[in-house]
Amino acid sequence: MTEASRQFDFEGRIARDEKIEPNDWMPSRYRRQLVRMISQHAHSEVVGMLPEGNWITRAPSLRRKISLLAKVQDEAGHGLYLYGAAETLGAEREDLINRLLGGDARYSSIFNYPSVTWGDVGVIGWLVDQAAMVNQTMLTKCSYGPYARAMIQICKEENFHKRQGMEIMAVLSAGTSAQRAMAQDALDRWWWPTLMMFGPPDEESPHSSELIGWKVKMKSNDELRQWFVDLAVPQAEALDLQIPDPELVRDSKTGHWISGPINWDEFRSILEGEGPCNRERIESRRESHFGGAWVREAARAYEEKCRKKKALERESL
Ligand code: FAQ
Repeated sequence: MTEASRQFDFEGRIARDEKIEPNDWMPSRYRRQLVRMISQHAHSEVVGMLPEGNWITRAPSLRRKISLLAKVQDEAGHGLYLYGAAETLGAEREDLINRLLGGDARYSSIFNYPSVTWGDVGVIGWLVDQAAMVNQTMLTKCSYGPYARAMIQICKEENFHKRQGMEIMAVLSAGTSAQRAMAQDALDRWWWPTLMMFGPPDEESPHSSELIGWKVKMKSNDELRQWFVDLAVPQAEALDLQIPDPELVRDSKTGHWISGPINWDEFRSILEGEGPCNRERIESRRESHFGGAWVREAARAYEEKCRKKKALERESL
């Protein structure tokens, strides 16, 4: 087959909603775009453990500690699925991780904000996991098979994360005046950064049209952001909390909640590495990675030992 006919065949498969699998032919740019997006997503899951991990030793009860531990551990698992999905495209996990540790790789802007109270743990589960789920629910239908399948499992777990966050918020908002204030303060600080998670506005998103054309992204950044706002506003009302947006208004014709302007300068400064916790996050990842070298070494030695044992067993048969 010529390059042109392969390309034609590939476009036809995308149009028919067929999944593209690792051994199938794909344009090199489709592969590069997927590695970029999946690796950024994997890094987000791993760096995303840090703000909540900060509260594991300070969770207010054993029950809270157990569910927070389980949640943070799930995020590590999501990172593993996603690095695995990137590897099916020929990427080397070590290279991807080295780029993150070197400060050259992107991960979600949201994880560069500090988690300063227990209310932040509630709001991360409620809003950040919900935003991730809105985005990832669409990705379960994306054209690349391993990514779509990873998203199905991840969304099931994110749903539990969202519920544990909402439950924390429900308890705080129905609690003492100090607890209510803590819940409101957390919402005030995390609302706008959560809206930024969906990426720049459509007209400033360089990758969207290509990715939507290939059915990697199924909806645009602004469409997903709107979907999230429409979900979150009634939830905040049910929690009796105020969304910190004086311009938020419901469009009576469409039923959509329309937000006021987002501070994109803040978003850009985070992408340039100047957010409140950018340096701290990378430093923390570096410490864990280099401090954990002995674990990787031990795991490799054990794997080698098992391989030799199996070879000996085969020889003795
Ligand atoms: N933060 O043209 P676009 C989670 C970059 S998982 C940082 O719109 P695209 C779970 C973008 O990379 C959260 N950078 O790009 C959890 C690009 O840079 P580049 C992560 C951002 O790819 C919960 C440039 O701006 N989810 O939270 C951000 O079409 C709780 C131009 O942007 C995913 O990764 C941002 N927010 O759309 C864990 C989902 N937005 O590469 C722990 C998969 C944009 O040219 C606790 N990814 N950029 O240098 C996606 O859906 C897409 O990649 C978007 C960006 C929507 C993130």
